[in-house]
Amino acid sequence: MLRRLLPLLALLFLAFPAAAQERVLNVYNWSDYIDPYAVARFTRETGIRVRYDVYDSLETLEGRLSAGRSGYDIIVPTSEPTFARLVRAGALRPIDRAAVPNWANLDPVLMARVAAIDPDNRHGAIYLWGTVGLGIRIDRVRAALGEGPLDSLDILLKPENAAKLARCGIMVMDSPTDVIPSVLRWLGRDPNSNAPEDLRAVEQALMGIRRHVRAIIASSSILDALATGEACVALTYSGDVIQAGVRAREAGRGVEVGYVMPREGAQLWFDMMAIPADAPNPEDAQRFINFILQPDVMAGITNHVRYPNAVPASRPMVNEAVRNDPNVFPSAEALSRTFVASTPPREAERLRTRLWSRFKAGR
Ligand code: N2P
Repeated sequence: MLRRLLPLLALLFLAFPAAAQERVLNVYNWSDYIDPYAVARFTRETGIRVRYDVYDSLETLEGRLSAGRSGYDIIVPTSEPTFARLVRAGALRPIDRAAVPNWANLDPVLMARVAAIDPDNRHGAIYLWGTVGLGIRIDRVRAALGEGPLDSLDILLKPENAAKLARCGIMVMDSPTDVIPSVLRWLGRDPNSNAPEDLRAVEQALMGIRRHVRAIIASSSILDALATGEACVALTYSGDVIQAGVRAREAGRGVEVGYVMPREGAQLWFDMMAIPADAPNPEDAQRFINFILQPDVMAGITNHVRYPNAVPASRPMVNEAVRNDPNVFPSAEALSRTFVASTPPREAERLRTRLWSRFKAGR
């Protein structure tokens, strides 16, 4: 049977070389940010293989895109600053809504928030969102700081606290873009300030705790360090902390990780699914976006990575424990105290990078 079929197949491939070619979609997303089952299902349903690369900071993503011709079909930049810059530079391809019927599943209120930087939401759909805060080993921090609420960046940024916590492991994610706004806010200054004196105050605050900080490392490494218990206070992304807590519990070695959403006001961010203007497979990229925006797929992703999505119809399919976790889905009151970062102009970006190098070097 097979013998007889083979020549026929060979003939088919010769006649239709495209049919013989494997379809590939090139996705560049944050690390620990998808349900692997969703990717497998996309391939099963469409026959499109996914080449999946990851980054763990906006600086890495911007570096990779700045040269152009990244070869990616899907990227997931944060609305501000990265997505806003790409929109402005004309580096993204407008999405054809007719090819993405599940666009209708997106929450119009959340989408309106990002329309300020992307008029009519032409270039991106919200994938997931979250906040910036602290992952802490609750028992260690209590033991070091005593009773009292653990709800502020005071835990990290007050030098007397950092001194007491230094031995159990303080870490900060290596991203000036996603750290500086929270420090400005903690200082009681405009989190989007680009004034040199405000950035100097940030530098002073960070330098004031520098010798107590064990590591300034990629957010993906922070997730690992929180899960193993190597870090007892770490400034990073909300869902990463919650994922670390899940892993720590599974490991069963008595590490208990909690998330602190700073009461003085946490940075709120939205990550956008977008298609680079020079994407090799834009039609398949739209197929991917449409696939992801299905309520059951989105629910699976939120269940897996502990970040909320922007598809309200997914809610009933989100596990109860995740749905009721106020660190995943903050209350309206908590949300009212958050702020969204804006996009610093180039000169301010230089000041920020310089202060960050000094913080990392410790001098
Ligand atoms: C995922 C980190 C997520 C996002 N590991 C920050 N925008």
